[in-house]
Amino acid sequence: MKNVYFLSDAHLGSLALQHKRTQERRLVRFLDSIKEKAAAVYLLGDMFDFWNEYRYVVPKGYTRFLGKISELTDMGVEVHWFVGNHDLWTYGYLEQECGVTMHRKPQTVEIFGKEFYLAHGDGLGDPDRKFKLLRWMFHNHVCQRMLNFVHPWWGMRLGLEWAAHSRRKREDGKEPPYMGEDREHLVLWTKQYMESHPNIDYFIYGHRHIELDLNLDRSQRQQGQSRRARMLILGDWIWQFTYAVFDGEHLFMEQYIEGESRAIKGVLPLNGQRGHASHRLHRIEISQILFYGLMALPSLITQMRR
Ligand SMILES: [Mn+2]
Repeated sequence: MKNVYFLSDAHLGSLALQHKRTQERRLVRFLDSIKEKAAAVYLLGDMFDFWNEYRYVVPKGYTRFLGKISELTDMGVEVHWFVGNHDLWTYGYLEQECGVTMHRKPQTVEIFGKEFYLAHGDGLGDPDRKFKLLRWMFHNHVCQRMLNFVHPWWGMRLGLEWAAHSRRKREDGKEPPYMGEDREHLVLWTKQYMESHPNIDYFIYGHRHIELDLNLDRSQRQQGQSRRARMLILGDWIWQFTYAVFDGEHLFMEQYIEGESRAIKGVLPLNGQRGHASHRLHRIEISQILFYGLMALPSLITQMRR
């Protein structure tokens, strides 16, 4: 029997990362190493730090990665691509050119007789209002259309800068650590969801960039016996190079380590001095607000007219 693999959050092309080419090569070598034993690969979101495709044009870069994905699908390996919150502006290129199956929403799928709930994980249980509003705008079709009317010189640059900025403003460019079972939004959300969906065996998410493997008990008892579910968060492919494998019987997390790979360097600082940097961050944030404010206007108007 073949394996099914799950990984997420490579954030390829991030302007904040010094080791982006090393990182892409490592991901490609990993995919190459599993291609013979994989029945399917699930990419659970944010594979690119920013991707926006236009009708006749796609972003520069990622050739090794896209080539390897295409090789896998040509061989008959299913590649399931979940959009994250950094790369959801894709409109058919990855399906047509690379043969992936695109998923824009969380999916419940049966794999080797087990029920899996799969999602990138953004927007599930996160109470942050600013993030919710942005998420709504990102997924709004009118906003998406408008983004494609903006020349890439501006649209792509803003997206890449914005994504890099959100990484740089965190300490070491890394995500905050696990907040614990009773505070981590995704865990709380999952506990609630499993009450109404007791058939799910495994929940797998990306987005948080932490490695988590948690057994969850159901408060309800099912036909006299309590059932358990397991929840995994996949880490990332920036620093951790972690993935999950399901072999039909066991689900486990692994880390892809290569002997010859160099130590991973940190986050690139902004150009110029510190004083300069904060100025620039400010400018980026203002332009984000203006940009998305303008883009949201027409959709707000059409919503109001209904
Ligand atoms: Mn994400």
